[in-house]
Amino acid sequence: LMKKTARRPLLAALGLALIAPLAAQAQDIKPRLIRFGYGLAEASNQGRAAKVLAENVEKLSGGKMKLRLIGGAALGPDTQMQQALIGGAQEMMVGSTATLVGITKEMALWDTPFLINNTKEADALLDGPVGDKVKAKLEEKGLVGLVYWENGFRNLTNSKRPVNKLEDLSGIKLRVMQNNVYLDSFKILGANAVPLPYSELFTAMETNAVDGQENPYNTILSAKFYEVQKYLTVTNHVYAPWIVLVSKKYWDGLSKDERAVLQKAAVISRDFERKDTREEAAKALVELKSKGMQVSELSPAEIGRMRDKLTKVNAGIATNVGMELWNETQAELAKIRAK
Ligand code: TK8
Repeated sequence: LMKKTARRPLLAALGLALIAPLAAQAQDIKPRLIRFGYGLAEASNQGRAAKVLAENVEKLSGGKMKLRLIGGAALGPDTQMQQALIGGAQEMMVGSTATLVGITKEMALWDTPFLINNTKEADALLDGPVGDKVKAKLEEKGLVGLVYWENGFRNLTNSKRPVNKLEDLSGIKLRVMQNNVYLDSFKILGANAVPLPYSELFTAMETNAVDGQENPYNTILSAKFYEVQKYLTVTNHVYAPWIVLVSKKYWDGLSKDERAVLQKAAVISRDFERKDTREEAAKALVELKSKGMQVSELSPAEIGRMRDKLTKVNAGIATNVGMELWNETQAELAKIRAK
């Protein structure tokens, strides 16, 4: 009897060692090479999370499925990659939901200024029924949305002058994403808004083709915008998500097990990415100041004025995404806030 008990840990260890590879073999997984494109640099929150995604796809597939990471918009800006996914010429990508609005109008929900107040609300809304519903809308357009990553709260930078009040924005040539809500919002605020793909942004600022832009602290730091932008204004005017996408054409050819690998790895990458992004964002402002940026914190009264002006775009967003989804979002947010 004693002998038997003593043998148990050994058997258990042997069992694990034998069963794990067997289980991977029993799965319906073929060798797969997946091109995964993204816009930011390798040394960015986006690049780091892409690496975590790749590691986990490889691990969960027993080394059979591999991601080839292609960053720095080498496969083109977000909109070009989206089309490549739809056509089946590229397998995966991560990019801004804001650039997807031309394909799936419901994505405009995430462009709503001041919709989300903090990361707790962001996670609950994006990972909840509303986030799922918007994500599911992609399928009829040839895309599969796996998870939302955090791009983050966007802040304003420019090379012209400190922006301490709304009027200071007047006439500033401001690059916005290729998205009508952003375009309208910054026009309403008095800026001369111009849509440009992210891949052209740094050069546009460097050559003074534009004076300014808006992005989360993380990107202002990792993309070295501080080299060409002197002034930063803390506006937090919108919480912007990224979304991890798979070509539906490609997805339809995958087995159930292969899909499960991608889905599981995506969730792991999401959790890593949000934590990493938040840690970096928390330290970034100090770092940006040390790089020479002059930071303006808007007074609550000025933020209030900005909010008031921007509520003008809400009616348009509600019409575009549909009143039902808009109302469901407001109800969901109320629920989240009451918790
Ligand atoms: C990266 C972009 C970027 C976005 C932008 O491809 O365009 O300003 O914030 O993150 O999607």
